[in-house]
Amino acid sequence: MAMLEERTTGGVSFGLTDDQRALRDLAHEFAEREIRPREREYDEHSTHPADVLAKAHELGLMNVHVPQAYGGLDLGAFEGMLIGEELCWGCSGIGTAIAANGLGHGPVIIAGTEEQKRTWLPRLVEEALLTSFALTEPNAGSDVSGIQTTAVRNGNDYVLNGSKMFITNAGHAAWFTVFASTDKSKGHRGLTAFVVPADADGVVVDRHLDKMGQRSTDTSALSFQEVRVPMANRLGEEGEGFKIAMKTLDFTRPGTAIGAVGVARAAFEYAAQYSKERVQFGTPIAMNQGVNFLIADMATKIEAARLLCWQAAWMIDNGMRATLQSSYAKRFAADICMEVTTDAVQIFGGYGYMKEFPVEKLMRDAKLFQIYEGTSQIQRLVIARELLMPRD
Ligand code: COS
Repeated sequence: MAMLEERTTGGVSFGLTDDQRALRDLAHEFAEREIRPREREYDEHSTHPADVLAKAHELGLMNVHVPQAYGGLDLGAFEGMLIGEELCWGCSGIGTAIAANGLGHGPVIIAGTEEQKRTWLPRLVEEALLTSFALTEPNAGSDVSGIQTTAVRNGNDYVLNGSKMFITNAGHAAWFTVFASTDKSKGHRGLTAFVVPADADGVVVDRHLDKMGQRSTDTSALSFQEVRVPMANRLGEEGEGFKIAMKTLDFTRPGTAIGAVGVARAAFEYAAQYSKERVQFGTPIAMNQGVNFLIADMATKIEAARLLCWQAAWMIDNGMRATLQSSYAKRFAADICMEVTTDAVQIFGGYGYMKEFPVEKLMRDAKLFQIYEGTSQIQRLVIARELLMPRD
């Protein structure tokens, strides 16, 4: 599919620098060589892609936003987009296993002290360590302020108790950023963030969850039973956890959205190719206007979604608050990904519904983009609030 960068319009340039183009090509070649050959087997068995993650880390495609001061590449949100689209074009299960790591350690970059950053970030550059963002609970999904996990101060420690649900990479993470209530009477203003090592006494990975799509990303349930966490592991002040979580999501949502663009692009490419090869009534189905229009709409949606992602990334990289634009990108890219993959299955007809053809998996994978990191409905809620009742 033609890439946006091949065209420029008056005043706005969509050109990539040589470095950016090289980065995108590196990620694309990696997806083609290391991800695509494994995606079906890993999907079938819900395999954690440890070998692929190790190779991605070695090539510098993982934990790319860690600042230089802690040994990282310090890539911007935009560069993250170039990598994320290609990895998810390869397989969004594997791409999400890589990208979700940014969500896990994002709060340390955003809210950590100098000492906390020096403690937690360099190892992510040295090894392919995973981290998880432990926010969601069995009874607190969209409603973050409803978190029930508690953190009670005891001497120089906090003692954590509670359960977390749908935690990406939890079964393989070295540490978690955990959001817990230090004062239930204060609702969202009583939430506090902590770094909790996975090997701390009382941390239990309860079970690996069996998902519909993106099956090669581990999603697990987690619990904390009298887990002692030193005060030094608290991120920010007591009560700042909710805002730390929201700021992290403002940064990561466009990065997730571009993954949806990658999946939609893969589905489009398969469907466009198939429509030229599949002959019915004596002519390739691509010649039928009904299919033709589907192809045109799929391509238009993908281009528009990519633009929204790039806009959000540009704002973040230029130090602007991008809550609205992040939600525009996440909501639109997730929804068009579902539409495009569904249309791709339609173009393949009966074959599209079969597991031996690639679009069936893409349609299953697409659904999760409308759910995780804030459902499409939550994104609409954020958009409406930002437009109607903007915060400073
Ligand atoms: N950045 C900084 N601060 C923010 C913020 C943001 N993006 N969004 C909200 N806040 C602040 C508000 O300004 C408000 O501050 P005060 O306490 O000073 O008044 C506070 O946070 C509470 O905000 P709000 O009233 O909007 O909170 P709600 O409980 O209504 O919830 C939503 C807001 C629904 C947007 C939030 O809970 C959410 O994003 N839910 C989805 C969670 C999610 O994505 N889960 C997936 C987990 S990761 S896979």
